[in-house]
Amino acid sequence: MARRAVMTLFSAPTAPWSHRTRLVLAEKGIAIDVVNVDVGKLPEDLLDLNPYHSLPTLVDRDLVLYDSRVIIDYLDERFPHPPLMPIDPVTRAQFRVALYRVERDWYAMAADIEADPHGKTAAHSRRVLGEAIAASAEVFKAKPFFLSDDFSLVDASIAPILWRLARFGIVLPPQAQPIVKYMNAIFSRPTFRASLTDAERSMRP
Ligand SMILES: N[C@@H](CCC(=O)N[C@@H](CS)C(=O)NCC(=O)O)C(=O)O
Repeated sequence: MARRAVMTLFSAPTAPWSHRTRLVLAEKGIAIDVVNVDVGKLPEDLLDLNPYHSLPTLVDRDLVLYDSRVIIDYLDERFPHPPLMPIDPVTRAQFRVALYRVERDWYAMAADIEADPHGKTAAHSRRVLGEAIAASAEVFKAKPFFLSDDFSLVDASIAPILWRLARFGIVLPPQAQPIVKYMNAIFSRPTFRASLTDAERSMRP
């Protein structure tokens, strides 16, 4: 591929995996060339670079990274300010478990809904995801961010799913009020606004 002056992120304009990567970039104020890519029409150079042909893919000179988790971990280490993971090993491990669960459960159910919104699997995932989010509401009562006074990779991962709730056809019950408050706070951050593509901006009224 042609040499690029800055880092390049190949990003899907409506997908939560790409969105969390763009959000981490915005939180850290990293200058990067974001290339919006149609999932069904990946550019030739991306097909050569990433054996999984997946988005997002980050290219930083000779380094090619894929899988959004690998990318956000790299960005947090390569650009340490502001840090997006806690320092002490026990809290770090707790945050990693939270990331694992959000990816394995929330992102997987979001993918089911996106894949076939009118299918049976989507109906099941819509219900289970809505219940899982409502059940987590207590977690957001005590602190402004996920178990923390500071924004972290967990918040960057949760926010793209919450932003898509209306798109997914999920309505939260009244007991989920703390999470609605959390959503409003996250969505009004200038960094969050900066992370959105035009297509994502139109996902919520
Ligand atoms: N675990 C991956 C999932 C990424 C993913 O599924 N990306 C989709 C776009 S939303 C993709 O690249 N699909 C293209 C394909 O499978 O050919 C990550 O976190 O990056």
